[in-house]
Amino acid sequence: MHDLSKMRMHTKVVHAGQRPDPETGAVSIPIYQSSTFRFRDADEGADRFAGRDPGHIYTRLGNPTTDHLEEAIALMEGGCGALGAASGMAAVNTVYFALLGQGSHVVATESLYGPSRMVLETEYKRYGVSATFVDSSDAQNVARAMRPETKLVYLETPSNPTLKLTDIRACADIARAGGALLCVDNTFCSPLLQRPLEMGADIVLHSMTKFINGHTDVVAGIVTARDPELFKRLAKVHKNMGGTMDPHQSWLVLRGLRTLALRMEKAQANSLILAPFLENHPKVAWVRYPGLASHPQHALAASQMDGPGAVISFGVRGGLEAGKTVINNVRIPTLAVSLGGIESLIEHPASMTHAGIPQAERKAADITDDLVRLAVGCEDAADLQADLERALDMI
Ligand code: LCS
Repeated sequence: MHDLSKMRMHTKVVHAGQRPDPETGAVSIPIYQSSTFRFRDADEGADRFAGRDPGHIYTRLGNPTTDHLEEAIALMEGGCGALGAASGMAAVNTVYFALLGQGSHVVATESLYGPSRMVLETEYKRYGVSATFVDSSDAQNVARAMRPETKLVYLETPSNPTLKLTDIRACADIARAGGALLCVDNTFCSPLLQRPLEMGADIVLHSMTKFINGHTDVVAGIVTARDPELFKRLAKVHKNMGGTMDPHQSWLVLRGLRTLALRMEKAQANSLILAPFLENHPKVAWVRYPGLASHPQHALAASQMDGPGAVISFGVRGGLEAGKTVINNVRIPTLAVSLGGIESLIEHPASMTHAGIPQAERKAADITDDLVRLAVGCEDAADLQADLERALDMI
């Protein structure tokens, strides 16, 4: 394949990291299920440890199957390399742990995936790290929260579960001016819909559990960065902390990745039908989806995303109790946390994914008690719509 980096995203999704196995020519990358790799002689072992020979040493430090996945994501995001992680949270913690220390400060989106926020507020706090959580949908709030000791600006856009957007370009300028690095959690978009490194971010991470794997059967994460020195720092911490990927896990994610474009297109097309349907339904109080003209940042969505994605948040008239009626009575979306799979999932963030955030902080972050999160899958849109209609009629 000639210079894949110049090809369009759908070609990259299918071919990135796809080098036939050098030993056998196998087109599907083999699962190198080995914890360690033999050295031909003592000098080769020494050369590998010294970095003079790029061959493999030990799977925590690198594995041929995982290499292909890392190469694929780095290519799609425009990073200089990528680090496969045991989970999205392992990826998040690699970034936090590599960049934060005693006395350092983080400015972060207030509505982050619950544990991404909670670890800062609890665990990192124990090591003298402080964090300010702001409504980053107004970049001025990020600028105002910066301090001399701010080392990291950490964004989720769209945010989980409020689907607010943050202006990545504006925050890249703010972080740079303040001497901090910008990390974007790109889970809700996948590299197909948004590439923060191209907009000035320094680090991008994903929970690959979601759209990238897409089949609700693997938990995994990944970190990528633009600058080789920064990448080296992240890699060192990641490998020593140990939250790396298993080769079988990598193989499954690689298999899922190949259909990312097809799945995202279908789930997004379904969302573009369901979001207006919900918005026009008399029992629905509000809907937030970047593809709706009513989304407060619809224009920003068009300028930094290649599509509005496949997660919809909404509230029904009658609040939480009425929302529970919908959640308990839909037949196609499964009542389960997570998102980005081929099947639709529905959940209640205030009592589930974001329950660990104290109620007052949840409220301040607009994670209201009536918020229902619908992760739209690849079923038939008419079936999904009829199912939602039937559940709403039961209120
Ligand atoms: N970042 C975002 C934006 C997420 O949504 C999640 C998980 C993570 C990081 C952590 O990834 P994990 O370790 O689970 O692979 N979000 C979930 C959610 O919304 N429901 O269940 C998990």
